[in-house]
Amino acid sequence: MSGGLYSTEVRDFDTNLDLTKLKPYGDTMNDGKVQVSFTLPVKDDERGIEAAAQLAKAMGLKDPNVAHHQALDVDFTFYVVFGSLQHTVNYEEIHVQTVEVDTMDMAQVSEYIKEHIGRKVTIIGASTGTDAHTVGIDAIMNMKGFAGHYGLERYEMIEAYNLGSQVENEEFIKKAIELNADVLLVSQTVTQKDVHIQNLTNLVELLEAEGIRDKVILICGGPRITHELAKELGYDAGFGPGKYADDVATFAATEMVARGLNK
Ligand code: B12
Repeated sequence: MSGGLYSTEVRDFDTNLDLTKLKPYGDTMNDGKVQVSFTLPVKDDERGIEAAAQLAKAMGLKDPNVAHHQALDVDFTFYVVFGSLQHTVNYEEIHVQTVEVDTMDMAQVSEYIKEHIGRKVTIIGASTGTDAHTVGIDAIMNMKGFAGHYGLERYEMIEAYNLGSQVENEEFIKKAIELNADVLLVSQTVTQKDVHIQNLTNLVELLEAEGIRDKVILICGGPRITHELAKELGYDAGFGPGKYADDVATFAATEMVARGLNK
């Protein structure tokens, strides 16, 4: 790191930092300060506050302070608790599987497709199964895009079909075959009782049964989807929050070329 006041301060400040015993930072190194919030199915009184504090202790928070409690209904109360986390993790030993491709912008993706694929790429997407959440898949596909990133419908060299939500896997595959899709995008938001795992796994099985799994780029996404989970479930990639159309388009186009699907 180069000199300067700021960097010197950072070095002095960091002398107590041990990345093998990483803890949350509040206002001093290793103070472990965190804030948690949750709802308990009890009425809003002193007993409920004590229950919230005891639960925070059970989570590993030292000196919990129930900073806020509010009745949501007669028998439900919302709590905000501060405390010092006692647990640590070894940051040095953490390795995460990520999509390893440098994201191109919309114009670069179009150029890449023109040069390496030489035709429009067909992409279909949907929120599948019983999942009614459309905002995630719309963020990736809709013309106007999301957070300053235009969606796939705006890409010159991409033919994008957004089928919406609650699309059955069978219906999704039927449409993919009908459109001769190159890339399939699946959005899953609800994870209660691991419904996303069952649904995502079922789609892979159906694609394999149809004999088309290897002929398409299969990508899933959603708030609780990681690349690692996606790979485990038989997908080519997984994208979560903070990922946009350009990340997906880059991966899809480069993966098509890498797998020889650019014919
Ligand atoms: C809006 C919303 C709804 C709306 C949805 C409207 C609509 N048209 O989409 C309505 C009211 C219908 C709804 C219903 C339900 N909801 Co809801 N909902 C939400 C809420 C508030 C926001 C979700 C959202 O729009 N996020 C914004 C988008 C942009 O973010 P995103 O999805 O993460 O997308 C980004 C990435 O993940 C990624 N991505 C997403 N999909 C894909 C796909 C691909 C291919 C790729 C590459 C990337 C990608 O890219 C996006 C941009 O970066 C969340 C809470 C929250 N604040 O997150 C709850 C939430 C998701 N809902 C929840 C629940 C439980 C439900 C219901 C079951 C409630 C009920 N008991 O009825 C129902 C389910 C209905 C159903 N059958 O699916 C829970 C899910 C809990 C869980 N872990 O399962 C949440 C987290 C609320 C909570 N805290 O309990 N919901």
